[in-house]
Amino acid sequence: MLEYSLLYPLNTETRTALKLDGMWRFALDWKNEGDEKNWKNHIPGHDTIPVPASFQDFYTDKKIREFAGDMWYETDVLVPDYMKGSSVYLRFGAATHRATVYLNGEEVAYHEGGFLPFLADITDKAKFGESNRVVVKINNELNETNIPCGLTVTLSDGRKMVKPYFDFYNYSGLQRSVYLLSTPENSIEDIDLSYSVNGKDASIDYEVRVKGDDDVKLSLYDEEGHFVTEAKGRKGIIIVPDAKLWQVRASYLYTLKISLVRGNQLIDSYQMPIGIREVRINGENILINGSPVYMKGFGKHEDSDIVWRGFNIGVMKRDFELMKWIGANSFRTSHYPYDEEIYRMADREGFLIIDEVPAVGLFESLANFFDAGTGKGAKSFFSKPTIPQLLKAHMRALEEMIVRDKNHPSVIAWSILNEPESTDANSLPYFTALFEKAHELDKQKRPRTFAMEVNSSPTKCHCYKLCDFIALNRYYGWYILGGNEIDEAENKFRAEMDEWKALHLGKPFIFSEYGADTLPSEHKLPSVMWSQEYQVEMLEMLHRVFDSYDFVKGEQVWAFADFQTTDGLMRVNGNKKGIFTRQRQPKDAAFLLRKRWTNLPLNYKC
Ligand code: GCB
Repeated sequence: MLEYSLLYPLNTETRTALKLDGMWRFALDWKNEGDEKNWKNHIPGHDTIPVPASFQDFYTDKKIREFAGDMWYETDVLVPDYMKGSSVYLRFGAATHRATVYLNGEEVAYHEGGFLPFLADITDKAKFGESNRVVVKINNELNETNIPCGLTVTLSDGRKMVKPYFDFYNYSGLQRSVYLLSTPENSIEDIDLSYSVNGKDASIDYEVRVKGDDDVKLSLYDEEGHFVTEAKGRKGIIIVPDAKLWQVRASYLYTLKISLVRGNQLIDSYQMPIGIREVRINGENILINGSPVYMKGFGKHEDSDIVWRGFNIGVMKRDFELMKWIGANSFRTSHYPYDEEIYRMADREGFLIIDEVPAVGLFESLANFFDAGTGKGAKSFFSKPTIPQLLKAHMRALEEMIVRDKNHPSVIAWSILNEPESTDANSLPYFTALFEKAHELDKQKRPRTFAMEVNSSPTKCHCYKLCDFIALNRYYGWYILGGNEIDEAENKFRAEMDEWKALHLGKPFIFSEYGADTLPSEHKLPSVMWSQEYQVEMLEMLHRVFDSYDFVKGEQVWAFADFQTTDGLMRVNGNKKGIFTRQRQPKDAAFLLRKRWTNLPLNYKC
């Protein structure tokens, strides 16, 4: 069980959540001297930087952009007097990849893992009614004992450089909001919900975790704010008469209000939007509220101009508008859990999310996107001595993700890894531990999967049987037999699909990635690779193959928008497989997808 509550920060009758976003002081620790020189008390220099944002691309100096090591953030926070007597925390939405937090020079938290929230308990250390100095040391190095995996090397001039085993830029820093939180000492810590629909009614099976021994009361309100029903006790069942279900692209959100009471006294109060819906896999179908669903959508990144991987509320809005325009109904949070606001928006807009833990790069290659795509790969990643430590970090991230995201109706599945080396026989115990943990942590027992690269074929993959549905990343027509060999690519793709078909797995398949790099500037008739015409042709070929197999129940094209990667011969200032440009304008392929997806019925092939 996590040592703190990951409930989304809210202001209620009993709680305060103050955002600390803005310009923070900032220093890069070039000489690795910050610890020795006590930067925890005050950092040197006059530089300031926005929070939330990635630090890298603001600067015009390449050495700064490519900095690997410790970076220090600092701000001064007035902890209001009225918080005295409450539990007080600093809450970081994410600090990439590891952070040590100091309050007035004293360490109050250490957290590893760059894409999930953590809390620093400052109840006994804060000076109330006064200014408190918050300093955060963040380290952005990559290694094989934490996810995502990669290497950090030292260059001849002594500078460190990261070498990711993954295909996105190693953006880092305080990329999500920071809050000063206060909650009552006795408080609501967590809630688990699961749903079943019985005719017109629904029942909500709930369990509330509480600090202290006060009584729990729950009240349910409809979308108009009218009272529906209530319940008492830490555990129980709420019957919702005439329930309005949360449906794909037609959401309905109730508000669940949870109170902690002592007689007539309100001790703590928390509320959350909830959507009543069931998720089940039945044979080759993915069922939402008992009805089969065909998933249409994207693999995405948190990536945009100016704040990079930092959360940007405007970019979020634009992305949802584009996804609605194109007829999508789902996305995967490749390759890490996204900012909490994105899940709240998906709940509201009725999108389905495959929530992915940051387990990417569990495949030793500096060009995994290429090696994996072509079927080249080593076979020993899961035999490395670092594996026990990596598994511990992976388990922790999985737990944080599930605890954070389990109550979003939009989250319908967990993706436990992206393109791991599942051809190594030692991968099986590693995967099994994680798949079991996901079920243990999730009261709703959502389906689990991992995104498989082309080596993970029926004959070579040791782990696909663990998946409740199969998620394939396939690049036929791009890394495999592109350009003039596109017909060969189609044949080869069909041959692989026939192999899967022959296994009669009786499970749904989705394509969690497929796509072609495309420069918005390039047009060519007849097409060549990298032209807009080729992206369209290749998608048409792949869709033809998807349409020939009834067990294919979803397609999430790679990628939603162009995004930044590390420098390399295979990348033109980033990955250009976007259906939209990085500035969120459509390439030609967007119109092809819009035509297809707005015409495919939700229960396509069922
Ligand atoms: C993949 C990876 C993704 C890459 C993509 C590509 O298989 O999962 O991170 O960006 O291929 O474009 O090569």
